[in-house]
Amino acid sequence: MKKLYSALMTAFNDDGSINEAGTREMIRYNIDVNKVDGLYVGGSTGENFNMSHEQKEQVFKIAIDEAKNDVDLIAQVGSLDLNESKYLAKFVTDLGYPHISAVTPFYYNYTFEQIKDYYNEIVKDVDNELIIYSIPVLTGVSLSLDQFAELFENPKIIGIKYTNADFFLLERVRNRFPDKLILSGFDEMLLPALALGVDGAIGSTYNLNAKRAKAEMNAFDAGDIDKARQLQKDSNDLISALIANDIYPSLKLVFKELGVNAGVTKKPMAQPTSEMIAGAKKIYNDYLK
Ligand code: SI3
Repeated sequence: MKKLYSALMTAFNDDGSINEAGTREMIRYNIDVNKVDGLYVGGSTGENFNMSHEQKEQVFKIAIDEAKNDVDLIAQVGSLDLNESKYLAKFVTDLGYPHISAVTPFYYNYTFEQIKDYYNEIVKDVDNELIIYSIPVLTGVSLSLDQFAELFENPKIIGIKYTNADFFLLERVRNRFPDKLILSGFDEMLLPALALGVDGAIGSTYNLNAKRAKAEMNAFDAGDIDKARQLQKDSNDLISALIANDIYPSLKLVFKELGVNAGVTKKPMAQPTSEMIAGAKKIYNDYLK
């Protein structure tokens, strides 16, 4: 059974502090209304890389407290500070997170040996399983098939969150590692990723569009490709509109139209403008009502 995860957003107040009530509302909406299989906590959509260490801890605590055992949870602990990653890996493991994930280290042009050392260090002292977070479009770090193979030599590294439009590589990875977990990260390319045999998907737009994505996965599994294509087209109309309106703040503004207090994005992310608010209302009316 393929799994669908929302990349959990963080509700912020205008001053950049965390709006706990709003963050809990989004978690509940994902569990109770979207009926997702899991949440990816502390990823790009969660604005993890904008946060202080204390805020990261706060979000990890809120998410597991609110979600409890209702859905699967993956905690993204990757950081430019390896010591922080190791600390957070232990912190979330102690909180009870069943999986961890870590973005490839970025900004400095690390060698593959350094990247491998980073992953092995993160998992070394924790009793948990790690999913590599590969997102070359934001990190500039592309791992090759052989490099994934080297990382998988560590049995605690169990899969990849694959946010990459390189479908040649995806096919090669799927074929070479049939037992590894591969979760697709580009929501607008869910169908081609399903065709190549991914085990599920994690994404930002599932916060609003999980039912359609689930229906697409089910249609794909039932062999109804025409229906799956139609559903992907409908999703992509929504995703295109969200991207055109600035996706992260817009996801929160559309959440507000659904009655969920998602707060705002944290600066330097864009703050809502009147045009953006009007755009979000239109997105809600056109694609989600
Ligand atoms: O929050 C996360 O870490 C993600 O799951 C990221 C996810 O892959 C999203 N990518 C980015 C760069 O935000 C996608 O869900 C993306 O927003 C969506 O496919 C629209 O392009």
